Amino acid sequence: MIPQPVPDASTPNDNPYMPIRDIGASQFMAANPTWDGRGVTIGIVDTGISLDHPSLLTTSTGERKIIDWVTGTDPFTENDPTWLNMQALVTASGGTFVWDGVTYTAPADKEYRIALFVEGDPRLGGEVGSNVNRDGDTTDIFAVAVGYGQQRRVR
Ligand SMILES: [Ca+2]
Ligand SMILES: [Ca+2]
Repeated sequence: MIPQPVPDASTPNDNPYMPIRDIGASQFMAANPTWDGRGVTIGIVDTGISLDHPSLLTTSTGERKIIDWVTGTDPFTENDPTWLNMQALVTASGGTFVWDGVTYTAPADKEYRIALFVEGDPRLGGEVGSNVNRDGDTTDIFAVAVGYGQQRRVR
């Protein structure tokens, strides 16, 4: 067996790993280098898209690749425990706030919406299962806080 280099960003389109040469796609792309979808907006129906995946960040012309998304589930009728009721409002002062008897550290002194996410909720399943932090148990409860200001952040 002859060791082969692992494909990476520098791997040419015409390569032994993908059959695009065999179907003429590699030659077509070489003949039409700007026909890569630039200027075209596409709607995709998907679930669980990884918004921070490197291949989904930037187009070939340096623009933001994902420009919008819509969640198709209804938090009131879908019985989905990943939807949290964020009505509770707390205000951090001195870098902390207290909510439901627990003291939390906040990144900034401002208002936060907060709720608890319970990984052991029996309605969870799929790839998440009921061990969200993959520490071997299903007993963890996570405080989810969203602060409003110049940027939104979930901690
Ligand atoms: Ca766990
Ligand atoms: Ca745990």
